[in-house]
Amino acid sequence: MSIEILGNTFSHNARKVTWALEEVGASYEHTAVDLMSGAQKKPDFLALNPNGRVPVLKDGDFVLYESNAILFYIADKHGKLLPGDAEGRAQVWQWLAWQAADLAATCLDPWMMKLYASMGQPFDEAAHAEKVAAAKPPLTVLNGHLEGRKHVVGDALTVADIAIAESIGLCDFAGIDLTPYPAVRAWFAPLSERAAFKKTRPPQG
Ligand SMILES: N[C@@H](CCC(=O)N[C@@H](CS)C(=O)NCC(=O)O)C(=O)O
Repeated sequence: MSIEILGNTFSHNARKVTWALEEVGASYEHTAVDLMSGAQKKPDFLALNPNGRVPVLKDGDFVLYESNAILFYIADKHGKLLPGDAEGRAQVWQWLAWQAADLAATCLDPWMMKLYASMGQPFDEAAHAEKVAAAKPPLTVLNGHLEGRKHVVGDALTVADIAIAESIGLCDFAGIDLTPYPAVRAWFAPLSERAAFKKTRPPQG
């Protein structure tokens, strides 16, 4: 039985897991959850994830939510996108936890403000500038770490790259200027050219 992902191509958290599934060559089904209509708050979805958020993975009877836990499961199950040694796997965990705790909201919050503004809601420039400023500390940490590196951990793509790159991919629309972070830009550019990355974005136009 193949894996099912309940997601949405507009959700960067859901794209993390479809990107990883494409990278490992897994067969999977993607079920789009209509976030705008609130399908994620309906009882059938809440039975899978009581938080009412995508993504959710179903693998037979096994159900898992939290995108970074799903990333780890996909990588572990397929024996790919993780280093072979305990230290390397622990470092991947470190960066997955950091992405969720320190980076995610700082990229997402100004992105959401821009999204709501694009839908006609009022835009508070001062509040947006405050959110953008909050991204500086984690981006400085990431930039320092990536200096002289092609990957977040070790010398090959891992789920840590995928999780962090999905946050970094929000920066442009969010109005976060990445010019002061050249190592982040140099690391992100080839990732965004990968076939699996491109395949898992929303259709253009
Ligand atoms: N910590 C969760 C966050 C998931 C999340 O925030 N998903 C968003 C889309 S990116 C969502 O489903 N939003 C709809 C809602 O909250 O109603 C994860 O990493 O999976």
